[in-house]
Amino acid sequence: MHKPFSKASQLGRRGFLGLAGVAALSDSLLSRERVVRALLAKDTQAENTGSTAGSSPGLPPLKITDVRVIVTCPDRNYVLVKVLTSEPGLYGVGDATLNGRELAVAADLEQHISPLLVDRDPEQIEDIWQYLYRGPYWRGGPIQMTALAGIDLALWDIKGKRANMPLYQLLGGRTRTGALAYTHASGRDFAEVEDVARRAMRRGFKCVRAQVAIPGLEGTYGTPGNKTPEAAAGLVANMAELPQTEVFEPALYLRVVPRLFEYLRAKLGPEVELLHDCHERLDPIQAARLAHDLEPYHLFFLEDCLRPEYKESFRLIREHSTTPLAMGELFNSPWDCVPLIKEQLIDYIRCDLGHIGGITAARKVAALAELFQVRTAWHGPGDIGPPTHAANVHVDISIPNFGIQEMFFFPDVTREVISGGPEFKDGYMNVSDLPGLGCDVDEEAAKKYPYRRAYLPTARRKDGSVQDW
Ligand code: EZ4
Ligand code: CO
Repeated sequence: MHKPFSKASQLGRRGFLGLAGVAALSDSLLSRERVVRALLAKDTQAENTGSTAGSSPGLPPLKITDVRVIVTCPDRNYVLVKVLTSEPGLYGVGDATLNGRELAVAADLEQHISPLLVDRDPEQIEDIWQYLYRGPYWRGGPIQMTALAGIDLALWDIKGKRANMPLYQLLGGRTRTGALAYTHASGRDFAEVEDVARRAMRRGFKCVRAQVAIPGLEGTYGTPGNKTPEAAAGLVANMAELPQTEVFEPALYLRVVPRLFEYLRAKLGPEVELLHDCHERLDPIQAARLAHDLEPYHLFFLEDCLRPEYKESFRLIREHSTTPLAMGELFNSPWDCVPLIKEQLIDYIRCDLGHIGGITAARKVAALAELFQVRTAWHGPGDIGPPTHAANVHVDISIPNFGIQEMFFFPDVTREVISGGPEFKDGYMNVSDLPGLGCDVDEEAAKKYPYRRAYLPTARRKDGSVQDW
C-alpha cells in the first residue's frame, strides 16, 4: 500500500507539467499522506521493543477500522460517534450533537471525515486533531468543530479503555473530590423561581441559575413561558416544524432581572450561589448596567452577556462592575477564548467541549486560563449528549482551575440509548471509575427513536426586527 517517497515526489513534479492532472495530483497527495502515516507509525514502533508493538508498549498496533455515526432522538436529537478499532471489542464513543444542525455534522463525519480516519492509529490523538483541524484548509466553524469534538472524545475513550484507566487519570489525576454543580431554576414569576430553587437546594444543589419570564414579553430565554416548569422541562427541545419566535425587549429585561435577584437573596439567604444567563442578548452598555445593578446580590457569575463577536466589549463591562463574568458557549474555536483570558476580561471561561473540538481543545483552554487566574465553567445543557457531560467532568476533576459545572438530568429514554455519564450527589458531580469516558451507546435502542427535525427558538424585537435568541 505504501508508495515510496521517490514515487510520491515524482508525481508531485509531474503535476506541475500538467500531465497528471487533478486526479493524479490528488493521488499524489493521498499517497504522500499514506507515507507520512506509515512513517509516524514506524517511528513510534521503533521506540518500542517488540516488532509487533504499537503506540503503547506491550500492546499490538491499533488501527481505526470504521467510524459509525448514530443520529437518534430519544427525547431530543443527538449525534453519536462510534470509532471502531482493529482490536476486537475495543471502540470509543463520542458525542457530536449541534442542536438544529445535526444532519450537517453527521454528513461531515460520514462523508468527509470517516474516510480520512480509517487505517489510522487511534492513539495519536493530537496528530489526528491537528490533521482534522488544519488538514481541510477550511478550518473551524461550529459544524466542523463539533464533528472534531465527536471524534476527539471517542479517541480519548479508546485511549482510556486501552490504558484501563478512567480518563481523569490520563489527564493528570484527581485535583478535587467532585465538580461543584449548578442547575437551573426557572419560573413564570419570582415566587415560582424561588420555589424551583428551593427544590434544587433540597436536592443538594449549592448553586442555582435563576431565570424569570418578563411580563409583557412572550417567551424569555430559559423560562417556562405560560407552561408549568414541569411541562416546560426540556424547553429548548420543544419540537416544532419551524422555529418558535420569542419576543425580547432589553428595557423590560434590565428592569426585572435585578429585582429578581433582590427577591431571591432576601428569600433564600446569603449562602446559596446564584447565577444568571443573559444568553448573548445585550449591548455592551446594557450589560455594564446589568452587571452594576446586580452587584449587591453577589452573583457567582453573570453568563454570556454579549454576542460572541464582541470580545473587546467586555472591557466596558469590567470598567463598571465587580460582578464576576462568564462567557463562551457560542465559541467554536480555542482561539476564541484567548482575548478574554489574556486580558482577564472574564472570570470563567465556559465554552462547550462539544463545540470547540473536544478534550484536546479544552485542555489547552484550561491551561491558558490557569495562567491568567481564569476558572472553567464548561457548558452543560441537555442538548449535548452524555459523553460530552462525562468529558466535562473528567476535565473538571483533573485541572487546578476548575470553577463550576452546569448540569442536566437526562430522562430515562435518553439513558436507555446512551448509558453512563456523570452522577450527582450533595451538590457535586462525579464520574465512575470505568475506563475511558464511561459512556456507551445502544445502537439497537437508538433505532427506536429516529431523528426528528427540530430547531432552537429564534427571537425578535417588538418591532419585528431580528434579535439574538
Ligand atoms: O441555550 O444549549 O447555559 N445554557 C444555555 C443552553 C443553550 C442551549 C443552546 O443549544 O444557554 O440552554
Ligand atoms: Co448559556
